[in-house]
Amino acid sequence: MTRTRPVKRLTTLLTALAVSLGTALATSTAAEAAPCRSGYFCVWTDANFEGMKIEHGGDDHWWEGDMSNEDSSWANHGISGPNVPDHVKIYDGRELIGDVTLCLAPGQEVGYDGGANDRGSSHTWSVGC
Ligand SMILES: [Ca+2]
Repeated sequence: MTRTRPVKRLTTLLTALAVSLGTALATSTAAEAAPCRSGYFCVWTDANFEGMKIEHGGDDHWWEGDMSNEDSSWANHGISGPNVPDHVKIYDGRELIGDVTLCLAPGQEVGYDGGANDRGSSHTWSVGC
């Protein structure tokens, strides 16, 4: 009888630990994940990943009128790797002209940025910012 007690306590402790770890992981995943496919750069017309969304697998040097100067939130879900262009640079003008309004590292999500809001008109994947 006395031998089984410590084992049962350990099992209970491990179960509690596993449950709390699982909760922590689920919470952090939900907080970070904007709705954007893996490998893509996504841009929305409204803040907090709402409004119209466009998903880009590659460069777009000429954002169409419904997104040009309408961008308000951004997510870089690009795949990272050595010498892989996994950053995204967003430019004020079409054809990558003018200021870089925002540069996103891989995995970075920006729900709003006052300096970049409604300014972007083209973007390119890059190895860095
Ligand atoms: Ca907007």
